[in-house]
Amino acid sequence: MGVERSDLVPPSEHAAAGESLARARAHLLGLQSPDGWWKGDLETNVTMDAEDLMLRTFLGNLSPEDAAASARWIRSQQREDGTWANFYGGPGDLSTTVESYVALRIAGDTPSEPHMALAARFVRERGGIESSRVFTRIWLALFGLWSWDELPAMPPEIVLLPPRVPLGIYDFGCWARQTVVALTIVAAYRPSRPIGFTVDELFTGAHPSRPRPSLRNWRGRFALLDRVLHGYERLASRALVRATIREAALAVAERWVVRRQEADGGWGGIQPPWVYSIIALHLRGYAIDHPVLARSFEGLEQFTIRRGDTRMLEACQSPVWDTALATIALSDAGVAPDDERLVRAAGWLLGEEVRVRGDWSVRRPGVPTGGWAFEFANDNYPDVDDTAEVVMALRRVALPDPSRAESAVVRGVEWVEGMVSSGGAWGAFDADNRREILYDLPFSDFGAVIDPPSADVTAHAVEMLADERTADPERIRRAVAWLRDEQEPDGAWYGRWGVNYVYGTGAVVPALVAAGTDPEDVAVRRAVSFLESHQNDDGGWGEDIRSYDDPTLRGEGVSTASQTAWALLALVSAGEAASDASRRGVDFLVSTQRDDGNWDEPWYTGTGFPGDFYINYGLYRLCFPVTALGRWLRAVRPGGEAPEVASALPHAPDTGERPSGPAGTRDDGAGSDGRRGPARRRRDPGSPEAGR
Ligand code: R04
Repeated sequence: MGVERSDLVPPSEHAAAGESLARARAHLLGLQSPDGWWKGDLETNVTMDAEDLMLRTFLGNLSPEDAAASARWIRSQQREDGTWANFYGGPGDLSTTVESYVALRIAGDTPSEPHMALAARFVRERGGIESSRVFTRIWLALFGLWSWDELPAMPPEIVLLPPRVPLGIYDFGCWARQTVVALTIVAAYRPSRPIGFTVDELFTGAHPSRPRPSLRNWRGRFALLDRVLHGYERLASRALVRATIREAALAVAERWVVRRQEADGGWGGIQPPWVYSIIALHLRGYAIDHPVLARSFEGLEQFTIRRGDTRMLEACQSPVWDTALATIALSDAGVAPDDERLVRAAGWLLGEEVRVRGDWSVRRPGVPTGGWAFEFANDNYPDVDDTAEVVMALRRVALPDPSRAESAVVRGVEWVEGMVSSGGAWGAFDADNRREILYDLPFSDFGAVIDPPSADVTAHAVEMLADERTADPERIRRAVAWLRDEQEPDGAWYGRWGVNYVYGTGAVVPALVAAGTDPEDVAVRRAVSFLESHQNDDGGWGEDIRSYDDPTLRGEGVSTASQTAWALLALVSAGEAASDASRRGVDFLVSTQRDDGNWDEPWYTGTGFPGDFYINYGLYRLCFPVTALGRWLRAVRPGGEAPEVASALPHAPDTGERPSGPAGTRDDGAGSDGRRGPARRRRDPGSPEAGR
């Protein structure tokens, strides 16, 4: 029906949207690095910075300048009530406030200063350090501020379990796996180094609530196991056990960690395994200037963003993801397939293809290598989400040598197909990673610990496979059936990696339509009603992060550019471009755009772990509106031609911003990047010893 009604959109509306799109497109083009990639700042929360100060205090390599700069950033993020949150506008978080407080004590702030006293009061009111998450108490234990006896046992012997045994390391999602293996080494050493102050003001005196041992359920059984393992810890320090089992387990764990160090010196491209691996290897005897640790600190430096006199650490970097999304956006915005800038982006993406066997091959040994990871360097962990988006991006670019792209795309398709889980859907990093009982482990009190199939990742896989002639139609059919089954009663889909139902629905509807679902199909109609019934009065869409815990907030929240764009992507693909809802959505984007073509978006719309960890992706506010406006214009213009051609634009518009770089080159501006060349591939990828 959108086609018949397209004449109903007056030319003045096309014109306004077209002008807005041109400015947004120019802004996005101006952020491309000379090497072809895009990378927005990835903002999470101040535990990154607090833990960086604690790490360097523990190792003794904290410079006073860095301490002061991080402390300034941490202080700048504290709110009126003395707390720190995990996302913009969010509630004070106990663990984040504890860690920030300790970091500021390290930097020299005293308990009697008003901002510290307020924070300490909040911590006590919320149950004190005793109620904080396990990771927070591990950090405190490193400094003797908490007892290792009062932490769940994490024996390194788990690395000796064969891959198929329940609770083996390959049952954990890859992010938790890398974190846990490193932490088992740390916990085995039980280090405790004096820090020169106490934090008695953060305790309530109560004991942390621990699950009661019992045989009735998994939580109880694991509590029982925890008692046994604590007994074993005492045994492990005795000569005989130490010399045999314990030392063997530690050696295997150490080798497991060292083999997984990436070309940038990090682990998995994400902060937690990175810092715990540093501590673990240090405890295993690696000096700070040992090449392995020296490289890892150089790598951390590239994750550091310095703004003014502050210093902030990125939890992760998103260049592959951002480059795929930007390429798709620009293509939707009418940039020609052979445009030099898209060719450069595609060429860079091709160089990022992963051609080694990572941890994923433990569950899928027969699947050939291929695919893409999210980061500059994460060869061990390509993911389905990035692979799907990169393939779709490459398909929109006309490269001088098409065969190079073709073979990478075919490998990517085959890899995604091989990574399907048994129910016909996809998780992000692994196939069939869904052992729920891991949530009952006593140390699983933070974040997702498994990587089960999700609707958003499955939608991206389906959308990509639907256009690929080498893809198996039966596999797509099964995935579509799975997606239809996942639709919730109100017509929405859950958003695992984006906030939340607006993200899920914005991903699934275009995928269903790409796979041949009629826009008039009841599943699509129910999705359209969900979106229409949650549109804000300003024409936009927004969804509060608390929607993960509070069902009354499904689809509800302050309008943002990225979430409005997601809703529009669903509506346009559903044939609703000319509807009142879509037009008001477009008007929201047009009227909230900044003069420089970008949008403001302090709200976090990316999800790391539902409930626990959220991400503000610096380019979501730009990439998704560009895609949505481009597709909307194409759908409503009589004749459906693309918006004005790209050649009408200046070649390199000066937006006043420069790409910030893998080198965090914000201030030196050039974004040129000597590090990338030699560092791109691991020296000797090898194959994971696991499972052999
Ligand atoms: C948007 C979808 C692409 N892809 C997801 C990648 C997200 C990148 O950002 C992060 C990923 C992370 N993982 N694990 C952590 C994490 C942080 C990110 C993590 C965080 C805290 C702790 C342990 C791990 F910023 Br504790 C995968 C599918």
